[in-house]
Amino acid sequence: MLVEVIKGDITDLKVDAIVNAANSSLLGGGGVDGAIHRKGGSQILEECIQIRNKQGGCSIGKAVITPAGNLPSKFVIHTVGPYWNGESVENRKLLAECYLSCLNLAIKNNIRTIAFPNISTGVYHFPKEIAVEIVIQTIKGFIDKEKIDKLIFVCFDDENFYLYRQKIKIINK
Ligand code: AR6
Repeated sequence: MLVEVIKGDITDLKVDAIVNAANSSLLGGGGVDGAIHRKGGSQILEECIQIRNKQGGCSIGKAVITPAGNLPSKFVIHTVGPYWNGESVENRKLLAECYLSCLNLAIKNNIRTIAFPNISTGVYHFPKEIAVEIVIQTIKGFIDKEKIDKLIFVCFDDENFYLYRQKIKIINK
């Protein structure tokens, strides 16, 4: 699995799946969630409502998949990150679980290229430096697997971009 870091808007990416940092309602919100629903159009929300009706939303750390509507990607994988309310083992575990849930769901759906935003580091206030450490440790188990060809970290702000670029240099060495 090739790992890349770019700076930009995840809704512009033409990959098999982009990941959405959603909330448990699956009904949309601000940040990357807002951008995905705005640009992707009503199909994404309709699919999310169907999932809600079936399973009552999405718990923190879990993930669900929908088509990507008008976006250039094929699918959106919606996951719900933990809200940072101070240091806790539970928060760290839940953030790792988000990435694992998304990658496992991607594999199940034959997704070969996937792009992640920096889950929980916006509205949910997860400290960026702690998040990046957790993320890198979590995806390490997938690096040598051949089920996914490419994972792209899409950073929106300079701080995340800088942090990820440092870490990915080490991963791809
Ligand atoms: N492309 C890539 N990254 C983006 C984009 C974009 N278009 N827009 C923002 N980011 P956030 P969270 C970055 O707040 O912290 C929503 O209201 C942003 O700079 O989108 O997990 C949901 O409905 C940050 O680094 O998600 C939930 O209620 C990262 O994406 C809540 O926010 C995540 O920021 C989830 O909060």
